[in-house]
Amino acid sequence: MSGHLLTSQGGLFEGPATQRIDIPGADIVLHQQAWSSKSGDQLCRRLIQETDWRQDKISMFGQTHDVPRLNAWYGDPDCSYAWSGIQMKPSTWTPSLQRIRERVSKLAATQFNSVLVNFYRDGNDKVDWHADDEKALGVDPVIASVSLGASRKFRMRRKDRSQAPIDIILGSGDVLVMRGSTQRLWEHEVPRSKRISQPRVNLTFRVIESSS
Ligand SMILES: O=C(O)CCC(=O)C(=O)O
Repeated sequence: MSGHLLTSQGGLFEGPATQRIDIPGADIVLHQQAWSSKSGDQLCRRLIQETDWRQDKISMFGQTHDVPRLNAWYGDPDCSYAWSGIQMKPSTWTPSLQRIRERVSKLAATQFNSVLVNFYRDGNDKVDWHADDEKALGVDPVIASVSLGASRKFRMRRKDRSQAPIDIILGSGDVLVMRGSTQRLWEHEVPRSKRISQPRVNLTFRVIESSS
């Protein structure tokens, strides 16, 4: 399924293949169907098989919980990464990830050196509100996010809450490129959605400037 931009008012705009998401203080382009949905679904299945998944844990209020999704971190040898106290050393690029990286680097005109791979096993898996603004990514990073498999809602809100949140439905094969002040002024989540039973793999390509 291809992506649609949904506003918080419930309006629906079906855009062209490449669509600028016009929200204040953000620079976002949605490339719908950069892969056909059939290829996106095939890639999703392949990455589920091939990826070296890890179940990370986070500590909150003195308790330890499983992160509600599986993760993997791939990159050039010097690209270690840390978030929420979780340290990740890069696995070596697989041929599949290397091919995706080449295509996405061209699309975003940015040479990515790493990727965080998220596996949402079904609609119970999610990612909570955050911005990709870790120090290691430098100021105003470029992030290219590839969605494969089940369509999921990607919700964005201003950190200062000056705008109503917006929802973007990301379909299989869609690529969302965020740059400029997007991570500084906005945050995003993929909320839980109980009616989704199909898996989704998401890849967020990044440029690590200084390893943590
Ligand atoms: O799954 C997504 O679309 C978003 C993933 C995400 O926010 C992240 O990896 O930081």
